[in-house]
Amino acid sequence: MAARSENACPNRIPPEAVRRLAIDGLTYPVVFKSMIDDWPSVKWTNESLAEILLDQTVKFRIGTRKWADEKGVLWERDCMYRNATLYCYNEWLNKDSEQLSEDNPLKEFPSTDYWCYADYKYMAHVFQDRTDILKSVKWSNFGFADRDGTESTIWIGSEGSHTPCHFDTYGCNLVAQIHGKKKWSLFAPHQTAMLYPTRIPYEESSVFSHVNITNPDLKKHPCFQDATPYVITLQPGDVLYVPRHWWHFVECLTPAISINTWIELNVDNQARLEESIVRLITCNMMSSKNTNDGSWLNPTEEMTSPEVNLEYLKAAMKSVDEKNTEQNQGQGEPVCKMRKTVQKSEQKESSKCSSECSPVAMHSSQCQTSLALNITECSSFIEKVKCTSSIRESTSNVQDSENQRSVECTEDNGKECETSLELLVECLTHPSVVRQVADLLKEKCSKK
Ligand SMILES: O=C(O)CCC(=O)C(=O)O
Repeated sequence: MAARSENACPNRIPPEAVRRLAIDGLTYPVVFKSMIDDWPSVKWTNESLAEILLDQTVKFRIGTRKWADEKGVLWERDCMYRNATLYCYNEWLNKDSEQLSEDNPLKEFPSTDYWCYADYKYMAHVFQDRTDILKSVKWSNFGFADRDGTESTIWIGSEGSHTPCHFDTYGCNLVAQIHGKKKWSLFAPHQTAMLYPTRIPYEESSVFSHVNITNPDLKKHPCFQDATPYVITLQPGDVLYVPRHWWHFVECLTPAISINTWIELNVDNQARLEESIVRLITCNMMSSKNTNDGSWLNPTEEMTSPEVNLEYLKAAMKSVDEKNTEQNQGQGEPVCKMRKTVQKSEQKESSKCSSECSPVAMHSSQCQTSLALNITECSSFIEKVKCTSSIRESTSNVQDSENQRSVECTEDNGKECETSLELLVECLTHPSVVRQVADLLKEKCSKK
C-alpha cells in the first residue's frame, strides 16, 4: 500500500460535503475545526471590533450574577437593557466601576455583580454599510455560497452572560466562535419532556425550558435528572453544527464573540404551521388578559393582531399543503431565509442516548471514512460533541416514549400552582398539543 503523504488530509472538508451533512439532517452536534481560518473576523478582539463600530451603539442585555443561586430561570424579560458603544463596553470590561467615565451607560452595573450581553444582533443591522465585513463571513466554506454576514447574527458577551435553555423550531444552525470561549450544553430532541418545555415567554421559533440547568430544582423538575447533556466548550475558530430541534443552554466562559446562521429547511413547513398556531393562541389570549403588561412576551417579540395571525395560519397551511407534509419531503434544500423578525416583516429523534454516548466518533488525524459522506480523509477537522453523564446521577427509570414522558414529567409546583390564564396558555401551546392540533387541521383540510 502506498504510504500516505504528509498532505493526504486536505485542509478542509469539502464545502459540499458539509452542506449535505447539514441539510440531510445529521442528527447529532459536531464541531468543525480549521474551517474559518480565512475569515478576517477570527482575528477580532473586543478592541478591534470597537475600532470597526466606532460610535455605533448596540443594546446590551444585563443580568445579575446573584441569580447564580436562584433555582428559577433568569428570563430575558427579567434582565435590564442599555445601549452602549463597544468602547464603553470594553471600558466596563477592563476597569473597576469607580474608574469608569461618568457617561458610560454601563457604569451602574459593576462587572463584579453583572454580566452584559449584546445578544442576537443581526449583522446586517450592526454593520449596515460595511459590505466588506458582511461578505467576509463566508458560509461558502460550508457549502452555503449564498450566505454571508447578511444572513448572520452576532453575539458579544462578557463572562457569565448566557441565553436561557431553549430549542429553535426552524432549521439547523452553524455557530462560529470568533473570540473567547463559550460553553454549549446540548440535549437531544427526544429529551424534550425532561426539559419541561414552555412557550411563555413567547418568542417565535423558541421553545424555552422551565429548568435552570445550572441550578435545577429537581423537586419541581424531577425528570431533568435523567437528561443527558452534550457539553462542548467552543474555542476561537471552532464552528458548531446544532442539529434541528436540539436544546441548548449557552454561556460565555470568558468575554466572547460568536457569529451564527440559521439555515431553514424545507421540513420547516410543519414547524411554520405549528408556530402560527402558537402565535394565534398566545396573542389572542394575551389580548383577553385584564392587564396587557407584555409579561408573556420575550423582549425580542411583538404582539400581532388576530387578522395578521389568521393570515399567518392560512399561509402556513398553504405551504404544508403544497409541500405535502414532512413525511414526503425529508430535509430538502435549505430555502435560505432568515428566521423570525425578517420573516415577520414581510424526524423525530428516536435514537436512544446509550447509542449516542459513545466517545468521540471522528478524532484527530486518524483518516477514516465517516458517515458515508465522502469525507474520507479529513477527520481531523470534525469532532463529534461528546455526551456526558447525566447532570445528576440517574435514579428513576423514565421510559422513552415522548408522550408518556409528557405525562410523567409534569412540573411539580407543590401548593403554589393555581389555575390561571397563563397556565391555560402554557397547556394550549405545549409542543405536543400543538403538534396534534396541526395534524388535525391538515387532516380536516385534506378531506375538503
Ligand atoms: O450564543 C448564545 O448565547 C445563544 C445562541 C443561540 O441560541 C443560537 O445560536 O441558537
